Amino acid sequence: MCYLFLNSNYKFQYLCQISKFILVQNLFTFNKFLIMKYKLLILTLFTNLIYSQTNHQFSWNMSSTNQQITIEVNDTVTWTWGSGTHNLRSTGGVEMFDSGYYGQGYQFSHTFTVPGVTTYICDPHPNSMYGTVTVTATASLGEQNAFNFNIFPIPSSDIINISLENMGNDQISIKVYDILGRQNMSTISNVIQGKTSLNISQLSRGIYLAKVTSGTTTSVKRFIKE
Ligand SMILES: [Cu+2]
Repeated sequence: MCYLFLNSNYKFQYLCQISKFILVQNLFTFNKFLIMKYKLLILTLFTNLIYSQTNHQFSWNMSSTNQQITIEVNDTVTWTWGSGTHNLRSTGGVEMFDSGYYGQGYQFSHTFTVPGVTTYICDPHPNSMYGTVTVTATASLGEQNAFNFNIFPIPSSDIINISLENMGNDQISIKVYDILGRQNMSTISNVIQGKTSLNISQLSRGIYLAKVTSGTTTSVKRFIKE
């Protein structure tokens, strides 16, 4: 296992497990602030990894047979035309697009805003140029955020604590979805003085969404099972 750090010359550096402890210890006695800087950097990289809206680049030519593209909601896919004249048209699923016909070097982009699967083809070459875009849900699961709540710690391996602002004692429903939008858990939980918890030890490692419903209002937050 390797870690990404900034070295003392402010250059990125990969450190592997063997040298990690020696180096971290040296740095700690050397400069505590530097350690904090590294932690912040790692946290930033990790956060960007999870929350960023990504542009995915693919080629679109006679070898683009059965392209399988998996992205998150609000990600953009850009296809770049190879030689020949092609179009790129959705044929089914949740989103619709049609690039029109273009030659080599043309770029077509589409931003996917709906979770689900969309199929597409090139009309003149339907047997060699076709594919599927699978769009996974993120915290936008319905974009419902009627009230604020927090999950901690993130990541967690067994218990997550849920604190709900402006809620005393109440009963809430908690549903847990994976990033493909599949429901993994469903439970009713008693909130006492704005706090409750959930055992997530049965989940496999990954990114999940917790959908909390109180009465008729719902909010969604992301967490990571370690
Ligand atoms: Cu084509």
